[in-house]
Amino acid sequence: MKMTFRWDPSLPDNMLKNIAQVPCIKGVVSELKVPVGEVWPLNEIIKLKKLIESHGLEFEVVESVKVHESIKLGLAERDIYIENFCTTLRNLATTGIKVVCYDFMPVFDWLRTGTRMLPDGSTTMVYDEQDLDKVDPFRNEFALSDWEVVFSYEELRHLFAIYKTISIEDMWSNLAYFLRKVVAVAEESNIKLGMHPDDPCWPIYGLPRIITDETNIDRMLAIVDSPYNALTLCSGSLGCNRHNNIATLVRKYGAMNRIAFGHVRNIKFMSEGRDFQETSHYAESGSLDIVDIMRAYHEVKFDGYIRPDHGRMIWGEKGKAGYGFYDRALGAMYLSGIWDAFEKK
Ligand code: DNO
Repeated sequence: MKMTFRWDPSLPDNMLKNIAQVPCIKGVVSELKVPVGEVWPLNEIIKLKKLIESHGLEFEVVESVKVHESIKLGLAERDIYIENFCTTLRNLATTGIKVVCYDFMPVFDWLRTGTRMLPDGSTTMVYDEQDLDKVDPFRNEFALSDWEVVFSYEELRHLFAIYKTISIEDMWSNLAYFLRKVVAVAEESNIKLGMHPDDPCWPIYGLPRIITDETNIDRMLAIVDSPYNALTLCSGSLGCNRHNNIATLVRKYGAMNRIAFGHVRNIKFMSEGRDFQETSHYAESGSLDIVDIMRAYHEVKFDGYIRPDHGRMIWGEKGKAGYGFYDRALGAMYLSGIWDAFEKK
């Protein structure tokens, strides 16, 4: 297992120095901010790699190579964007990238409805179904916490209208079309594609979300049976559905050699329904058995990459919700500590 830490170039540069001071972290997971669907330019990737490596950190994993909506929708122009995706893979391979984390969520990436201050004074992100129902995505008061604003309201309206005509089965066949083209390039490039599950793992505003549970993950992996068609197994995204047992999934897909990247974080259910809040990584803080999840990774002799996922904002830190330095650094050390306890037993 190699412990990594996400730093995206919109986060302060000095965070790289802080990351390098956390002894268990070997590498940084990063990304380029290019318009969705465009090729990641080779010179920009090289620049990013040099910056990360100048801090003594490895750069072998990238996150959020965005899949253009035309691919998910199966529109005529999808071939252009699939070709761009493949060119990005080749550029990444040239610079030594080994894993690409991507997702197939329609319109929105991960989604929370707000932030909340906890009794200890830290703040965290929450998903509250009632709050979600109150938000009309097409009105100006629309402001969901940390929604990555990629589309204008006009574009959103347009996209929602096309998605209305797309069934779950259409999404599956569009995914299959995409994977059959890109996995071949991933194989040639020696880059593992790590599909990130939908977060949360159910449809939002009626948009079809398909990477949600074991049955669907089996289906996705079977489309192209290759170790390069793999997963970013995110404990928080899948874990907010109580029927998904994360340690069981790690054991199953780890044994099949289909986990390229593990995102580990904890969440706490706040009702009998779907409401949850994010917590520290510490097992006692939340509803997921983080120790058993790490035990599962250890049992399958996982030799891929892991990173602590979202943390709270603690010690007065300000910044992008979920992506403060302090709580994630504590998470990295905690996860590595658990691993070491199994390793050295
Ligand atoms: C959340 C992350 C996601 C993930 C993308 C993959 O914090 O896990 O942003 O990187 O969904 O495309």
